[in-house]
Amino acid sequence: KFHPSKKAAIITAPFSGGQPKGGVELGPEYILNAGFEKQISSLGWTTQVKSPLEGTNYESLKTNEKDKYGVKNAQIVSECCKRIHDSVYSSLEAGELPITIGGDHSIGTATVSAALEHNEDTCVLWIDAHADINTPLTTESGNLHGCPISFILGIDKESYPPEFSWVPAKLKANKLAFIGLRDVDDGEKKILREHKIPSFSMYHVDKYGIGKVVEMALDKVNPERKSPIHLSYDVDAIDPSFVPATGTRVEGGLSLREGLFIAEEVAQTGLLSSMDIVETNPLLAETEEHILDTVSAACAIGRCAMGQTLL
Ligand code: B3U
Ligand code: MN
Ligand code: MN
Repeated sequence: KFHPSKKAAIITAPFSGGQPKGGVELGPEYILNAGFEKQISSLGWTTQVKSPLEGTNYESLKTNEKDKYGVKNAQIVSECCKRIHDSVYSSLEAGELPITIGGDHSIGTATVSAALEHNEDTCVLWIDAHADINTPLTTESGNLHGCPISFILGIDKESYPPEFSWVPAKLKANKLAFIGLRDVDDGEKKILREHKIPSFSMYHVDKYGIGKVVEMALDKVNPERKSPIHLSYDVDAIDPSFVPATGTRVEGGLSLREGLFIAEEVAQTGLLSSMDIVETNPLLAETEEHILDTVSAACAIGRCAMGQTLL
């Protein structure tokens, strides 16, 4: 429905400052070297790669110190997000479907805010083992990849470092749903309850099956199936047996097929308007096979969302 001209932009976000581990900034390079652009163009899309962080050196400025707001690396996360935001926004305005390849999930602040600025009716499916909805007040780690959703919703606004004042908090809690949750902090659970955010954990996936869960999530955030969809896909939603090379492995995740089914089902709606594939960290692999499995899964998520079918 939304992309008759089938123009895609692959936006690289080689950034690790939203969390302490090194290596996630290599995600885009590995995914592109695996042939991702060709895989998407083979599905009938025209593609181009955009690298808004080219020429920057945020990685070298990364620290492990919390600021007085209780978070780490606010300055570089904010600057990097601003660049990615502008790139995603201009792609959307040009009629392209931006696929942002991370990098850690702090860049969700950028991609989702750009999607909502482009079309305020956009709904968000956040596929993740984690809820990434800590605020500077609730985060224990101080890692900003655990906070992007609170910034986009504008929760606990007074607590944000001034670096984030540019972020337009345009998302409404009823336009956001989670799938795959299994490692959620107590403070986050409170926020999910207070804001009544539809949250489908692995319990729900086991109880209802992935088909029903995706349908229920879409019924909540997009009941008439006419809003654009932003799909923010953290590869750690999928079980570490399939996706081992990621920063925060949590056992008991989605099977690879369940993970790909979510992307296939979003493609089926014809409403996908932007997406992220984040948290691939090749340096956390223990074997070559770990890298291959993880990078292959990340590419497959993108292909399925962009319309690859099994038959
Ligand atoms: N909720 C924890 C852990 C976490 C969030 N996202 C990941 N890990 N990948 C935090 O640090 O906010
Ligand atoms: Mn995440
Ligand atoms: Mn995660």
